Amino acid sequence: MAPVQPRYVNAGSFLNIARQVFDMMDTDLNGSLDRDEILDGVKNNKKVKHFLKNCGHEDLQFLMDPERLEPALKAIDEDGDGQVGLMEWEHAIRRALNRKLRAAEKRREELRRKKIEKAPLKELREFLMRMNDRFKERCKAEGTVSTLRGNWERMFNEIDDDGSGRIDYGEFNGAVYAMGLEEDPKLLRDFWSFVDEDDSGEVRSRRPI
Ligand SMILES: [Ca+2]
Ligand SMILES: [Ca+2]
Ligand SMILES: [Ca+2]
Repeated sequence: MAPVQPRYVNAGSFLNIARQVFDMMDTDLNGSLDRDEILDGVKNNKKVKHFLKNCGHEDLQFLMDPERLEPALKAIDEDGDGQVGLMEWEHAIRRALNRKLRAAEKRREELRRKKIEKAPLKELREFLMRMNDRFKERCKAEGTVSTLRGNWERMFNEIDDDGSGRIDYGEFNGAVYAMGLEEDPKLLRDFWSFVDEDDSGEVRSRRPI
């Protein structure tokens, strides 16, 4: 079974590890990797192997395959001196990172598309309107009037109980009950699943659906 690919890539940590891997392979500390250092790292260093395997780019992955090492090296070795300098390494890492980011973006889009396809949009909108109506009643009592968008913004801040800038399911659920709405738990789960676009467990968007 193929491993589950993440929908987020931590670019900072990817670049950090890439740099560590370079340093680990550069055993003579001269700032570039020669063929022997690469071969040795790939063969004997688990972290190097793990990184290359999962880095998401063939130019780097093929360094692990003796039969593909030559062309892979050629692709990375921009100045053709037979070594991978730090700049050359970082260029290759950039390409790998960009590819990873694009792939993650694509996975998020795909998930979003599937969610839109199966969401009971009509029910979700009706629920949103019920929330909005409740909120409007309160605004009216407080003497403030607002648009749907403005209400959602204010509602967001209120629902975000711990002020984290993100709403989690607990906060959402609590807010619905605090509003005095009696909703079908399944509808709440459907709504949550829809607004939590990437299944991260939290919602940041301040826009209504
Ligand atoms: Ca070296
Ligand atoms: Ca070079
Ligand atoms: Ca929160």
